[in-house]
Amino acid sequence: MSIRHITLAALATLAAAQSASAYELDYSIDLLVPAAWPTSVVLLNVNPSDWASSTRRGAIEDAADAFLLNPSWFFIEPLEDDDSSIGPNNENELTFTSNSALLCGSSACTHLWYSGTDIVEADIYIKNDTYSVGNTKSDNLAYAGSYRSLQTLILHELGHMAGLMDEDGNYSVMGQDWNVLHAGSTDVSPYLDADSGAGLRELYGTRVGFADLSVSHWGYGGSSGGFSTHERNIVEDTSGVEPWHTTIGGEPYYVLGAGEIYRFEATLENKSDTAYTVDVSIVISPDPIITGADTELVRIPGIALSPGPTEVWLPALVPEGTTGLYYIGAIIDAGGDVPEWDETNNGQYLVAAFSW
Ligand SMILES: [Ca+2]
Ligand SMILES: [Ca+2]
Ligand SMILES: [Ca+2]
Ligand SMILES: [Ca+2]
Repeated sequence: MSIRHITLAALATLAAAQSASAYELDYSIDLLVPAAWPTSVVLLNVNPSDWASSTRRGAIEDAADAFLLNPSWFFIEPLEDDDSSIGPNNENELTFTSNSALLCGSSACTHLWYSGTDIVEADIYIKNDTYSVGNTKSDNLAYAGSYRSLQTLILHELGHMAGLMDEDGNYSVMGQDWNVLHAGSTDVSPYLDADSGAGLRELYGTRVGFADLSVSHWGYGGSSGGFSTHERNIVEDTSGVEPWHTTIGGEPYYVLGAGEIYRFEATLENKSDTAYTVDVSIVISPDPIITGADTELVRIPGIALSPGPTEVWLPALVPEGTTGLYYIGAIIDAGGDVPEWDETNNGQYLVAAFSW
């Protein structure tokens, strides 16, 4: 078993999908100095009628909470506005609207004002639309549903508010935001990705002691209209051929052979300011919830993770005698070597699979 263990570990490779380019900053004022806020906490006044909507307020607060888990000293605090006037008024504001000009012809638009290279005011307009504010897989268009997550949309706009620009070369919520997610059995969790976090560190400095690693089953797909597109990570056999699979509920289900070795694509993220070398476990689970209690198929040591996203191929043997439906998942920092601010996002199912 130990020989196979080493052989499998040696087969782990970087996927080639990632572009070398990283986050984009705002050089619209000065070609050499990116625009940023001069303070580390900014308030965001939410229009009272939007604050009164529990779904809208909930999505705004969820997005701000997700934004809080960033490796810099920059935070955005939403609160109820004390009036309903919005515009260039020395107050940062957020409201929903159907006004296409305010929306810049898009589904949302963030307007910024500057003093030199300081950002001094930001107003966020979000289109009145139908969104999956509850983030269930049955609602979400990245899975079985047809609605975009309001939380990921707001996260993208909070990124603009902070001084991040649209991204097209990396897995990033500053690209197409709606499928930058962690997923459980019935729900999805929007989050601020590692590439965006690295951009915030450049603008606002590193929050000392902050570390977070996570796994996603979404990865970089390509560039479209200035935005990164994202696609589900896949499975290949040892010849590089994707096994037969079908789509159920918006998710891939693979037919894998028991006793066969496959390689599983995974997006590993390091939101910290330093590189870590960690163990990653591949596990088999009867359900989509991946924890250390699941059966480990292989533990791959020594995976080096620079700050940002890294897409890898992780080999594992589907055990002889495996039958029925199961999930293959990955656990980052399986050895528990890195103390993290969030240890709940380290396990992620990669694919559902079936063997007989
Ligand atoms: Ca106001
Ligand atoms: Ca304003
Ligand atoms: Ca983590
Ligand atoms: Ca850890």
